[in-house]
Amino acid sequence: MKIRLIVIGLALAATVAACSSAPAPLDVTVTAADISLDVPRIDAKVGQMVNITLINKGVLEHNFNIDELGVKQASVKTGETAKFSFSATKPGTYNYYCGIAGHELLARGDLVVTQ
Ligand SMILES: [Cu+2]
Repeated sequence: MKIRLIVIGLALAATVAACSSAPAPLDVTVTAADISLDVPRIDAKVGQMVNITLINKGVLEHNFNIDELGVKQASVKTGETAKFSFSATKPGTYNYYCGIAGHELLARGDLVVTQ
């Protein structure tokens, strides 16, 4: 009985350790308009899953791209929402932007990833 409790205790400790090493997912809602993204900066940790909800409140189509991470979310039409996720394996500042012609300069932001 005592040994069984010790085994359970070790299993729980291992589970807690595994959880604390992987940061909890980060949920971010980004609203696109004509022509902007309302979140200028997203702070995340290395390995942290970033779950984006992209809402298009504009009239034009908008999308979301991070070239360095291979994120290329298809365009969202007016009134529609897209959900997608990504994570970064290295620290750094990653530019995200709407790739529709002429939108990138205004509809953009930075994903800042730290250890
Ligand atoms: Cu756009």
